[in-house]
Amino acid sequence: MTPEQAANAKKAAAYYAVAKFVQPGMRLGLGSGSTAAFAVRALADRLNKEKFHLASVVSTSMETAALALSLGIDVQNNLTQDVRPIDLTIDGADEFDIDFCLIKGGGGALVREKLVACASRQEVIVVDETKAGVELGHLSPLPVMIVPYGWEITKKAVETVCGRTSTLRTTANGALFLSDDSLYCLDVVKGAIPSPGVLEEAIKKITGVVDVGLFVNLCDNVVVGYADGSVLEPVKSAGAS
Ligand code: A5P
Repeated sequence: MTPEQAANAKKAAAYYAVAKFVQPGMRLGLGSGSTAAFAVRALADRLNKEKFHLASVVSTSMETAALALSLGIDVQNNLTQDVRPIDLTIDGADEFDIDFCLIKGGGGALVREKLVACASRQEVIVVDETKAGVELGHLSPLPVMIVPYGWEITKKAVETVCGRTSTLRTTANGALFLSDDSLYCLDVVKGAIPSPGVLEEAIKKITGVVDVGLFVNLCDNVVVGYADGSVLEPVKSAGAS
C-alpha cells in the first residue's frame, strides 16, 4: 500500500467506527496512533456537526490529548475514577487475530491503552487491511514496556521467556525512546505467538516489566478499512471467549 492508500484505509475505518458506535452522553476513551488520530478527527467532525454532549473523554497518550484539545474536544489526560466505567474506546492496533487478540504498542502507548481498555465496556479497534493475521506475531514485533533501572537484566529475562531476541527502542534521531510514563520499550522480534494469554502472563511475571502489548479478551469489535475507502467488520472466531 502507498502512504496515501494506507491513510485512506485508516480514515475509512475510523470514520465508520465513530459514526456507528459513538452515542450522545457516552464516556469515551480515545486511543493512540495514526488510525486512532483519524477517529479523533472523526469525533471532532461529528461533535461540530451534531452538537451533542459527551459525559467524558479520556486519552491514552499525551499526543492524542493534544490533538483532541486542538480540535476543541474537552479531553482529560488521566484515567481518574470519575471517567470510569468508560462506555466505549476506539483505538488502533498493530495486529489482530481471528480471536480478536491484539498486538499493540507500536507507538509506545500500550500501558495507558491497556488501562483504558480494561476500564471500557466496549473496545472497538480500527485498523487498515495490513493488520489482519490468523495467528499473532507474524506481522509485528511485540512491544514490552520496562522500567529503565536494570533494563539489561529485564531484557535478557524477556528474551528467555519469549525465546527470541529483542531491541531497545530508539527514536528516529537515535535517542532512547521514553514513553509518556518514562518507560523503555523492548521490541521482541516477530514470530508465532500460539498462546497469547499464556505468553502475556509469563512476561508480566518478570520483575522490571510493566506490561506487554498483548491484549487478550479486551477487544469487542474490529473495523478494517481498505485502500478504496470500503470497510469490513470481521466476526470474532466462534472459539474466542
Ligand atoms: C500505540 O502505542 C499503538 O498501540 C497503536 O494503537 C498501534 O501501534 C497502531 O498504530 P497505527 O494506527 O499508527 O498503525
